[in-house]
Amino acid sequence: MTSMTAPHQRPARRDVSVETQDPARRVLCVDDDTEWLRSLRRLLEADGWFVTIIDNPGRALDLVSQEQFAVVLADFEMPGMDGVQLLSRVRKSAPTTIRVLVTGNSDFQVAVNAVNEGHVFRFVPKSSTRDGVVAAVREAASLYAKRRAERDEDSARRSDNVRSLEAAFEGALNGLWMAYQPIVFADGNRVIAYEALLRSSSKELGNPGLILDAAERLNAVPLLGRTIRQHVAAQLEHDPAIQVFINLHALELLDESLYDLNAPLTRFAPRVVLEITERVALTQVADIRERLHRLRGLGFRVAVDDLGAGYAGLGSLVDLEPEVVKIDMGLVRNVHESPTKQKLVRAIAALGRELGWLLVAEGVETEIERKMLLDLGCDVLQGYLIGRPAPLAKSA
Ligand code: G
Ligand code: MN
Repeated sequence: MTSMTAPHQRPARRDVSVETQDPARRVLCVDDDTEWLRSLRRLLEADGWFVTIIDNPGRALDLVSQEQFAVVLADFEMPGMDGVQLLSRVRKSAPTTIRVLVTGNSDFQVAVNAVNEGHVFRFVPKSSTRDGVVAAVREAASLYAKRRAERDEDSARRSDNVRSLEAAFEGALNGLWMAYQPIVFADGNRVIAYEALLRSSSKELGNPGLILDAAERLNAVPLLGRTIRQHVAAQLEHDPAIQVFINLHALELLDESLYDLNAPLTRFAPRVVLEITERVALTQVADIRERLHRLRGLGFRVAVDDLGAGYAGLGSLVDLEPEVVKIDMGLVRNVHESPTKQKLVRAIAALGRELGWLLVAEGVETEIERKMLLDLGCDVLQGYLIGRPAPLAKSA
């Protein structure tokens, strides 16, 4: 490993081009005293380092942002910008580069402060022996090599993680199936539609939340969406009488295949309601109105999902002008015990009648919630009380 090679055993040649120099062996020396710089260069080159000297701190900063150095060694006393200022700016623009400050003896306190505040790794008195300077550079460079190795290991580990997440995600797609939960008219429980809900037999990503998280991390939301739509299309083909609500991730609105006349779901569009929630900001979708217009042109209807949950604001009612609105189960839960929830649901139901929504209350779990919702003017219901999500008769 380069980091372990003692550079002083291999004298560097100044004519090696910058591109081929190992950054772990590159040292930048900054001082306005060019005499001293030249002797420093001779000294360090004899020890095997690639040395760049520069007599202007401003230009040194530019260089550090363009090229990589293991070590920057700067004199404290320079006109314009002192060594501590320079090195603290180097720390920001090239955080892995190790910084060494050279000081006159009278600046001892400055040097101590610079080390203590983390601006520099070592300081070297200007009067110190050649060995002292060389030793400081060697220590700094070996710290640089160590940090670089740690960083490389880190990124290798990260890409391993991505690879195993990709494998798990592929497994989830292979084991994907859709559960269908009935949505009913309260009088007589007539089923008007089913909400299609993501499920997978995968062991690693068996929970829909985990599958969605993985899809987001792998930029595979469109792929997941297409797979879901394919499954639902097969079900609609198999059951010509049913209508289906599908949850759409906001990012799927950016996937052209959603608008494709030849996509599997498109020919069933009049039997499909696309549920949109604001878990991902709809502001990420430019020209959303135009996109919804295209979807409606294909025959899809649009629902605002989870109205009343933290993230589903009234703004989405304006942006989406939905045909269907689903009241979040947070408002439904124990609605009979909360006069505030009752007032909200009643007001939403009134608004729904005025704006012509089909209003669905989600997550109804008890008979008492059901009765209360009916009293409040909400008669389309979904929830465990009515039916749990379950597979429909096999579609393929
Ligand atoms: O965000 P969205 O409304 O699409 O979420 C639907 C989720 O709610 C599904 O995961 C479904 O399994 C779950 N769900 C459906 N009915 C009920 C219910 O009555 N109670 C609870 N706690 N969850 C439900
Ligand atoms: Mn939903």
